[in-house]
Amino acid sequence: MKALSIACLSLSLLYASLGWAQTPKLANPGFEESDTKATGWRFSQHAGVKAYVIAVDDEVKAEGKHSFRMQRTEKQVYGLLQQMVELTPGSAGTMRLSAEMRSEKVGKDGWILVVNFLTALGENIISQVRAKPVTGDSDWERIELVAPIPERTGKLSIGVMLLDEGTGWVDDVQLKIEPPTEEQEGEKKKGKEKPAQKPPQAVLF
Ligand SMILES: [Ca+2]
Repeated sequence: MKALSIACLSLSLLYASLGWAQTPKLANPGFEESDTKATGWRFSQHAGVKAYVIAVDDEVKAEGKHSFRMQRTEKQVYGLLQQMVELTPGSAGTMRLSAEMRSEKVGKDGWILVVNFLTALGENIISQVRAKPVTGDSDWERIELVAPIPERTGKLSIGVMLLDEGTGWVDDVQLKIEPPTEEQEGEKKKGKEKPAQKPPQAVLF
């Protein structure tokens, strides 16, 4: 039993050092688990008038049998579908989130892939990154959001937001945590982590 535990521990350390163990598994990433509910995901919207129709869509999809659809029916600030993802403690490196996204008649503020970096305790937001908005009538396209993981991050809230009129679809969400690059390791050793760099397609605010 002890030998087995040591073997498991060695394996986890090996995986951790290679960065493999740091990529958590997403719940229901392709919306295939249910015909009617986006299990594993949570929908919320800005306070006030209920302005969104959400559904698991079995007619329009990029992968498998279903996608997820969000339609704004009245003026409102945002609708958000998200799930919380716990990272391996001490995770560092780069977060790479991507999803197939599609839109119909979406206004300029768009249908957007978004990630909040949160502390493990209290779930305070450290920072937020957004991909470029999908707008107008757009066929399925894989949208990618890449950002360095800020120090103290314990959880990610990953999601899609509709910030304007229209209808957005999302499917086949994929998350990858890449181990720190030599440059990121070097900066950490110096004890002065560089401020989060803005990838070209992401906006920090
Ligand atoms: Ca699917």
